[in-house]
Amino acid sequence: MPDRRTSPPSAGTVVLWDYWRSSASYRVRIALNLAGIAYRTRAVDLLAQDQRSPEHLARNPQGLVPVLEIDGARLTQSLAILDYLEATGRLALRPADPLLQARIEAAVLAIAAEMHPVCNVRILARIEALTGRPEARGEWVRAILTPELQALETMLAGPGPYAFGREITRADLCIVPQLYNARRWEVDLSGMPRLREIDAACGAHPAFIAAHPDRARAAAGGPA
Ligand SMILES: N[C@@H](CCC(=O)N[C@@H](CS)C(=O)NCC(=O)O)C(=O)O
Repeated sequence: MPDRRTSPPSAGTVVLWDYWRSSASYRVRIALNLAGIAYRTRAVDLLAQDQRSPEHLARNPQGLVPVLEIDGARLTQSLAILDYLEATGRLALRPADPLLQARIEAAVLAIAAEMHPVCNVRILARIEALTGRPEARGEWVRAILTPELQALETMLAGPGPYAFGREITRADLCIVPQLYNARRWEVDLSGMPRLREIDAACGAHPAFIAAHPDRARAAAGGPA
């Protein structure tokens, strides 16, 4: 008999393994909402190290969330999941213009390749262990994110309300979770009006509202 915790679901059931505060999971929740895909969430408690459990490593050998179970398959890496949803015609987050596509991807990578990986749970735990100072985690995040977000602010100088104009793109799905994370660590966003404009525009959209970490925390059963 298959192990329900480790075997992929039947086609038709969409399950997102996530953590309410995970910004990579937040990207996927927004995407699923935008695509109008009904899904169930299963919480992986990152503070309890559930991501390192044998059950979760069987889902994702990298020991990370999100993991999306869809079409009878199990997908990891939030951007690869967005690619899959686009390739299967469920979502359109890239305009046809190649130049605009390249600019959008540059903004996406500024977050997903430069900012997010070095502020991850495991990195911050290591920084605290190396310094013996819990407050070093916030100092690290602010030192990384402040100049990186300032650069992103300059990259997004074009007209809004969204990151690249009047249509939501992949960039918005990365920006909103990253700003949530930045606020959590008390990064000063006062000199970044364009990023705050994007955040406010997206924050009024039902797909973003339904994906918010507060909702995900409530769905997972309260504070953690
Ligand atoms: N590049 C991956 C990053 C995934 C990732 O780093 N997830 C974080 C939460 S946002 C995580 O699971 N961290 C657990 C850990 O660091 O132990 C993606 O986009 O899916």
